[in-house]
Amino acid sequence: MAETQRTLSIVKPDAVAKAATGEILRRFEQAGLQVVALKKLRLTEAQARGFYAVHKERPFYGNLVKFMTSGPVVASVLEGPDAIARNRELMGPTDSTQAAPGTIRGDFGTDIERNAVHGSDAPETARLEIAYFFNAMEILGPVEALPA
Ligand code: 3AN
Repeated sequence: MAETQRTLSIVKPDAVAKAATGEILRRFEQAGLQVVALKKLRLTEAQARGFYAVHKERPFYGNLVKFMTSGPVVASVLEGPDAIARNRELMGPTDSTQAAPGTIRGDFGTDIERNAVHGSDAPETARLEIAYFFNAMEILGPVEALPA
């Protein structure tokens, strides 16, 4: 039995600029991943630096921060069976030039940096990344928790 999980998705500035947000969210929904939180925002430099802090020593960090702050992004929390792995399958590999047609990066990404989407890679990073973008009141709770 697949475990129900939540994962953080970000439609990056390149895909938002290509007007691909709707198609990307449609693919998540068609794959059985429910959108339980959603917002469009433009990251500040400090917010992008914080989000990618694990990469701060890497040579591409500066450019990554510049790219991620270059325009609005659409962040969502996806919920469903094996949501973390399922989302990564839908995205395709990090390097868009290696991503097959039919994957999100294959269809909307350009290269390893301009790769259309982000998705959490493990349960602990999903938890941290979701909390970085959304507070508890912005995420749909279980149906039984809704007011009568
Ligand atoms: P993923 O997003 O597939 O989990 P990570 O976590 O290894 O990939 O990398 C985070 C982001 O950093 C990638 N989405 C990509 O935009 C960027 N990145 C990773 N490696 C490189 C690289 N060698 N050159 C430029 N950007 C990179």
